Parts: sequence; structure tokens; C-alpha cells
Amino acid sequence: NESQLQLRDFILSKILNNNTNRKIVCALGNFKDKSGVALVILEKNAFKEEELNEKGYFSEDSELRTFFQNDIYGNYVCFPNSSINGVKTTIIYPATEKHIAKYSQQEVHIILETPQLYQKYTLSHLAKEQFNLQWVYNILEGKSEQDRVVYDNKCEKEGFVLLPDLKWDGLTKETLYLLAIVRQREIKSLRDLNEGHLPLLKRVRDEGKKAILDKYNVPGSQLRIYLHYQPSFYHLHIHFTYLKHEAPGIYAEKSHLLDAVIDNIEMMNDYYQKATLPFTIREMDTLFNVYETNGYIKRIKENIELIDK
Ligand code: M7G
Repeated sequence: NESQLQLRDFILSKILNNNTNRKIVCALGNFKDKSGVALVILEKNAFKEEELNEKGYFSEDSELRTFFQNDIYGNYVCFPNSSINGVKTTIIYPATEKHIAKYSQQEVHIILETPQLYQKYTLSHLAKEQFNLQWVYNILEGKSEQDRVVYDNKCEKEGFVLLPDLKWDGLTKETLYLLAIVRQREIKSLRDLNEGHLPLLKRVRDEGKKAILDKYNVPGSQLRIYLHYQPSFYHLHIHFTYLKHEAPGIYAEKSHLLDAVIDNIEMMNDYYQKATLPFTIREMDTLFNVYETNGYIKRIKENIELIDK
């Protein structure tokens, strides 16, 4: 029934985030005659170099409206033809409180998670509070996004599915972003990885690189291959992004390069069970409350009041 959703039926209740840098806006609202809330995420697409020609921006249908003209300087708005003028749109419906928190602009903090803190707070919390993994199982079981799958290694122990990330249209090389989802179901995150997973991790790295080279002609040396900690989804997956593209979520406090992860485990089998792993947490996350209640972090109350006024 997702196909029946139309933006003309969307009733906006709040703009959760308007990122002028990334040119992405997250709107909360609901659809006419439908119960539950929805998130609509609109994002201006990156320029495709192949559209900078007489069929794209420099075509007859491309309209220029003048803002001002001063000496040799001209300022215009360009309305290119409609086939290249699309806005990337993601709809999450019905959206949960957790989705609303994920897409809201808010204060962020860093927590240094020791193995003890992981066991005591994070682990028990994510057992009851994590995002539903149905979309992951749909991909692994061949029920969704099958036409988008780039590479599929069906081995239950060392296999994985490689496909374009939700954030990528699968076409624009400039913003290339793929996801490798492992077939094993019991690996929650980086924290669980040990020596036994090395063959799997190396397969993802090597076969993933090769598949991307074959399909998109991007060499492995131009790929950023990494895991997030904490991830949003606790089923092991690895991000592949184009090095030239500043993909969301590549910042130091969240990303762990797969090569470094493999190397750490090769040096110490239980590295990720022993390491203190920093992670960022946002004030609306329910895990924030757990760490706040136990005195590890303090909310920035002043700012919230400022924003409300
Ligand atoms: P993460 O590291 O768990 O969390 O990555 P993050 O979202 O904070 O980065 C999960 C990745 O899965 C993200 O890059 C999402 O864009 C991507 N993703 C999420 N969903 C629900 C889907 C989906 O349905 N299909 C695909 N192809 N990718 C998804």
C-alpha cells in the first residue's frame, strides 16, 4: 500500500530538521485519511556530470529566470527540464517515535563505552528498544529490492548481499553508496566481532570491491568501506561509499574502517570485546536516558529552551 502514498495527501505538522548544507529536509506529518504519523524526507540530488550537456542543463527546455544583472555579473535561477529536476524523496510510514528521533535535529554527545558499560546498559537496552529488522530479512530472503541487488553470496556462514543503500539512487556515481548485509543473523554489531568472523569480513571486503568495480567501474582504492558504531540496525552490515563523496555518517566518532577492524582483530582476537568504543548519542534517543539516569551524561537543557522560543 506504500505505492498509494501521494505527496498531495501529506499534511505537515512539523519540520524536524532542515540541513542547508546537505540540502535535506525532514518533515513530520500524516497522510489524509490514514492513521499514524509519517516522515517525508526530501533531498536535492547531487549534480550528475553527464547531465551537463545539451540534453540536460544546457537544453532548450532549460529555463533561466533573471535575479539581477550587474556589469559582467549575472544571477539567475535555472529550471532544467523535468527529467533531471527530481528531488530524492523518502517516505517512512507508519513512523515510530524512534524514527522521529532519528530524523530530528538535536544535541549530540559522546559516550565512552567500556565493555562493562556495554554489558550493563547498551546491550540490555538494545534488546528491547532497537529498530525492527524486517527490511533486512526481506532483502536476505529475496522478498524486497531484488532488482537492486548487485552481488549475492548465498553461503550461510560467509555470504552477504550487496545492494544500493536507501540513501542512494543506484545511478549517480558521484554519490555512490552501497550496503553489504551479511547472511549470518546473530552478529549485532562491531562489538560482537572476533577472529571467527575474519573470513566473512575479508570476503565482504574483497568480493564487495570486485563487484563494485565490475558494475560501477569504481576501483577499491576509491571506496570508503566501514562499519558504524553504534549502528541504527543491529544486524551486521558494512557501508561502501565513494571516497570523493562526503556521505552522511562518515565522521570520526561513528565510522570504523573495515581494514582497520580486520587488522585489530588479527592482532587481538577479542579486541572489540575489550576496547572502549566511543559513540555518539542524541538527546532524544532512549539510550540517552539510560546513560543520563546513571550519571554518565548531562542534557543541554538551555539550548532546548532557546529552540522552543
Ligand atoms: P546503520 O549504520 O545501521 O545506521 O546503517 P545509520 O542509518 O545511522 O547510518 C544502516 C544503513 O541502512 C543506512 O545507511 C540506511 O540508509 C540503510 N537502510 C535503511 N533501511 C531501512 C534500508 C532499506 O530498507 N533498504 C536499503 N537498501 N537500505 C536501507
